[in-house]
Amino acid sequence: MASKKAHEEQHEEQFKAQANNFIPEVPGFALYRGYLDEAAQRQLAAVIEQLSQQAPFFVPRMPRTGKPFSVRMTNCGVLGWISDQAGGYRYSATHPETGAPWPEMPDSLLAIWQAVTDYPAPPEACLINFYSAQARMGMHKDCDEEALEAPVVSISLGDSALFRLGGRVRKAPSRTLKLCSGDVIVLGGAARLAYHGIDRIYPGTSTVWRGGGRINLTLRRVTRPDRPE
Ligand SMILES: O=C(O)CCC(=O)C(=O)O
Repeated sequence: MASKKAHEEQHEEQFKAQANNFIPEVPGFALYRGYLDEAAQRQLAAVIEQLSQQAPFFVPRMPRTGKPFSVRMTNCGVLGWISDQAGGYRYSATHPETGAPWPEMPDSLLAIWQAVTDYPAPPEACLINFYSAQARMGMHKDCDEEALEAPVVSISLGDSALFRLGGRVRKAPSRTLKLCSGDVIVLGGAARLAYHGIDRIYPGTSTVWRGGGRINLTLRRVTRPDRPE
């Protein structure tokens, strides 16, 4: 019988092969459909619920206008992404309302990063977005990180969503794909700075997040790891 490690490696290779066949014209973009099975989704949802008691969801605001985002956010890891009227988009080591450090990044998230990226250092931030039925996220690119050579790994839990992926300039053509609970995507290589957003949520499509709605987790490396000696 194959060892657990061999089985896991085969599982990973299979997912990588599937992912590499997806949207080949967008190099660096990978979709791992159903990466987490239902038990793993529920386990992760329970971990996120617990984290959100330590670091409550807050309402981020647009720089300058102070307009509230429709998503609510929290983070785990040594850094967290925040936005407010006065300070704009940035990473912070502490929660903007409680002033406390973010909770530690759970091992289950570090394991996903290791499985789907070849990046030689762990993620430092996990932004946790909560989408209620009406929430959406406009097209944007993730560019507040110094380590732009590191991919962004995005995990979906709960209600399905319509994800929009564009190009590196705002005017480039875009396409949509539905993301379901348990799907993982990677924005790396040329896709790292691709515009992307969430057009809509499909309410009532999952029971994984208690009370309904969608959770999205994005794992980011913010600072450049030290060069090896
Ligand atoms: O919710 C998603 O799938 C995308 C989230 C996102 O684009 C972000 O947090 O920057």
